[in-house]
Amino acid sequence: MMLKQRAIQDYQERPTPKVMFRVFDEDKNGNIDACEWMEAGMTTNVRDFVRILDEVDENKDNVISVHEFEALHVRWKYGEIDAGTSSDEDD
Ligand SMILES: [Ca+2]
Ligand SMILES: [Ca+2]
Repeated sequence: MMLKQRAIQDYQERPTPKVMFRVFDEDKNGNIDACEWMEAGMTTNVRDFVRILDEVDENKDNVISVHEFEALHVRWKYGEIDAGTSSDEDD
């Protein structure tokens, strides 16, 4: 019981890239686009998404695939790039 609760808690605290990707990819087309990125609350600003694309969009199709998202996740983990939230949230 304790172990199971612990596992669930771990999962909630540290969702895997694949789980996160499914949450982001609202229309389930296998890519995260700018709209989905912003709807997930990652940024309010398309430029921030473009900045992330600069870092991870290997095939230059302007969306983030599972593979690219996993690479992004690793970078977050090591603090190489921030999550894309900018300070200018007022409109
Ligand atoms: Ca999508
Ligand atoms: Ca891509």
